[in-house]
Amino acid sequence: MDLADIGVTGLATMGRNLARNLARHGYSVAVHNRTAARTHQLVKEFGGEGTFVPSEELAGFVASLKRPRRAIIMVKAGAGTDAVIDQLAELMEPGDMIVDGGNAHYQDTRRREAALREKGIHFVGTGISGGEEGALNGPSIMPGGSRESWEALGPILQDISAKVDGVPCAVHVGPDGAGHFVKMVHNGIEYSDMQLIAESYDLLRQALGVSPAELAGVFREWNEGDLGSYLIEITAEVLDQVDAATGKPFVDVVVDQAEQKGTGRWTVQSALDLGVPVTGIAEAVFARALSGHPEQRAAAAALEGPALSGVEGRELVEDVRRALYASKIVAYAQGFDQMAAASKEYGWDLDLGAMATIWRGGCIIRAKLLDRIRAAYDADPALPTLLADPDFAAELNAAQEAWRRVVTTAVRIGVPTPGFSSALAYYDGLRRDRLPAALVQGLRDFFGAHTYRRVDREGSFHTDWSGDRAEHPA
Ligand code: NBP
Repeated sequence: MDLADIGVTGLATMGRNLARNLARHGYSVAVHNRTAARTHQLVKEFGGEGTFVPSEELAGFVASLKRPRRAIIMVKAGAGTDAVIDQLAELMEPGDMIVDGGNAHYQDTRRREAALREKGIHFVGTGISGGEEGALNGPSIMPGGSRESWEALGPILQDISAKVDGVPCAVHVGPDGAGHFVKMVHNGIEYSDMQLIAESYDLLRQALGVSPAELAGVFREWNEGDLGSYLIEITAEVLDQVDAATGKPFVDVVVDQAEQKGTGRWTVQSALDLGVPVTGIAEAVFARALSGHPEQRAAAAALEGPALSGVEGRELVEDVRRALYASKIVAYAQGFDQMAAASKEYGWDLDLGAMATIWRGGCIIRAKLLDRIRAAYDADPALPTLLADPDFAAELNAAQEAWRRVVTTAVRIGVPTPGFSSALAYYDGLRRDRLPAALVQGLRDFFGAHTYRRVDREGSFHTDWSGDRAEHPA
């Protein structure tokens, strides 16, 4: 029997499309699914697209792979992944590779990698973004794991990934959980992108009284400029959609409670542990949570808003465009800070510019802005914050007055814009010469003797607040 180059186990939407993508690129692909019907269905429907080697049992699947074996798991993240890994590990040999392409938590990936390393098996936690379309036609691929495994897998993954200007959207991200971490932050940024887009739509619609269809035109125009991105492009599509049953705009017949699968929440949880303020992502997660409490929203209906409900003039459209772009820069800067912090914490040595490169195609946040981020890290790999890059700083400086007008207008007419507002607060916080954190330190010292540092001397100090209020070195 001819052995397969690579295998995929878990043939639901993602796994099936990834297997087809591999086959279409000329690789022979071993395929397996817990429920064999999916395996047979794949071969029946798409067998003509390339060489598939189907197996009903996992043992047969492993036996059908060339050595060292390369097996991709595409099953529902969680207990299922552990179950499949355990079964595969029993059947595999040192030097073989298990790739988890599911949306695993990076700490699970670190745990799994360490356990399999003991057995000499390479575990490659791999973020894959782009949904079912991306899996089939070219996703953005973020593999973690050993350098050795990248040498065996990299060419294949780059082959099937999206390409932008001929550059594959797949690089070796770093060891153990690095790939899944970067995918998690990608998803977190995706949350904030969507929140900012939603706020732009909401504010313009409420303030100017324009229709979703008119706003579709605005987003279409924006997509031609600096904001150009997949999410802006599909916003125009969704806003243009008319509900066939009622003739109403599609957005007006959808229940306004945003759901989440959890990667945004993971991003914020990790950011809290790392001490990185990812306010853009956090506000997006919380805005979804607020939307999902209809009972509280109904109970709050008695709360009053301002008398003013709209504004005159179309200047707001350009202001919102600028505020959206500025807030987006902040959200991306925060996400990149989080990756930098994790890189330091876990010794991953992440190349931040490369992360911007692999997000340019295949994935959901693909945006023109990423080219600019790449350029900023090329110019200064040790950039303390993207906001300090001279080009971004110039753009933020040019946008900040419009940004303030947008937030002010939103407050005046009572439209919530947590994304815009918190991004602006972050911007103002970073650029401040002195922050009120000094007072916070004073309070901490007062009630808890937590000590403080002085601006004019080295060392830590404590003031005897309950006694003579004299200062002593701590
Ligand atoms: P699902 O997440 O819906 O998972 C279904 C697959 O998992 C089926 O093949 C199922 O087998 C298998 N499975 C389960 Br459930 N429990 C199992 C177990 N204990 N042992 C073996 N197999 C088990 O599939 P998907 O939407 O294709 O996503 C696959 C992975 O890719 C997930 O981790 C997902 O988070 C990730 N991902 C999805 C997207 C997306 O856009 N959908 C994007 C990026 C990443 P069965 O057929 O026998 O039930």
